[in-house]
Amino acid sequence: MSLDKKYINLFSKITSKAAISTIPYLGKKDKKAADKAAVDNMRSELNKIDMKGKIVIGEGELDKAPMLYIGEKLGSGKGPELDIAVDPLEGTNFAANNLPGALSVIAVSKVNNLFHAPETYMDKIAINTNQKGIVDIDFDTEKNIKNLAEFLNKDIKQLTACILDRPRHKKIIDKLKELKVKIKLISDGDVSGALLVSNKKYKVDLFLGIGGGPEGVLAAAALDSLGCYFQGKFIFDTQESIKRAETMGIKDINKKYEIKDIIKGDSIFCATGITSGDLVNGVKIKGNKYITETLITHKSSNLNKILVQEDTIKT
Ligand code: VTB
Repeated sequence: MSLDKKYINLFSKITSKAAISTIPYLGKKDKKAADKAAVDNMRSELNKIDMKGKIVIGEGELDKAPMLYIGEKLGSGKGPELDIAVDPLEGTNFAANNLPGALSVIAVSKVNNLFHAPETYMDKIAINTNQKGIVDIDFDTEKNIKNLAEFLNKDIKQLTACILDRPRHKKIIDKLKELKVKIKLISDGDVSGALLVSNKKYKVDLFLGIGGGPEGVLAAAALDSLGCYFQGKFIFDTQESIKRAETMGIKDINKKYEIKDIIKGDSIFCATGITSGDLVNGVKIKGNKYITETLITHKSSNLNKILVQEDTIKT
């Protein structure tokens, strides 16, 4: 069963409005305030939609997040049952420092079709094919690079790998350097980082490394529609996180999740630019209007486009 196309319009308006709500906080060095603006706005706008929506990825557990907590029911209560994953402000540092790459993101599926991800780190890998076995989290970096170069019929030196700039990635980064792979080192924003494999225009062949689990699920939702390969493995390295996994019903804490384990059936993904980045431009002001750009995918209609929206500035 597919998601009605009207939801593309509705959810792209949600991320667009959330993006606009952060504008007063850009460059104000207060990432919490910027995040709160996006969260509050997104929650109140989601509540206006005719749906029985449930947050499966949000701001955290009920005890930690009063808004958009995992399990929160949203919408008018009329209409289809939907699973909703949100990252109202992905790249809070980017917004606080007015740097490129801040996004407002949503992924939606029919009920029980989106993975309810724990708030832990995830080891991730993504490439632009839906073929399994070329890259794998369990392969070492050299094997992944060699396999990918062979698959793409490219010289290793022509490959570009995107990875978060973190001390935990030193070994991988050193190996990429040794292999003379071009590195696109990102400081934050690994939803966008993963999506850079989805189109040749971004000039990224491989995304890898450890980032947020929820961000991994959001990226996988888009990569599913974009025909890409994604694999993720949650990192349960503390007693607390192992316990959380148990309470969430995760039996095998070493499981490698393929896209089909993360998202099933139809989906809609929307990412609106807050500040301009690789994927989309940020919010612009033209006269009395905000202009936003949203990357949208809708699996069942094979939609993959950038939608430009206008919203009147209220004075
Ligand atoms: C990433 C990135 C986020 O967190 O998931 C990263 O996408 C992972 O956490 O934008 P650490 O910063 O602890 O490495 C963010 O950078 C911030 O949520």
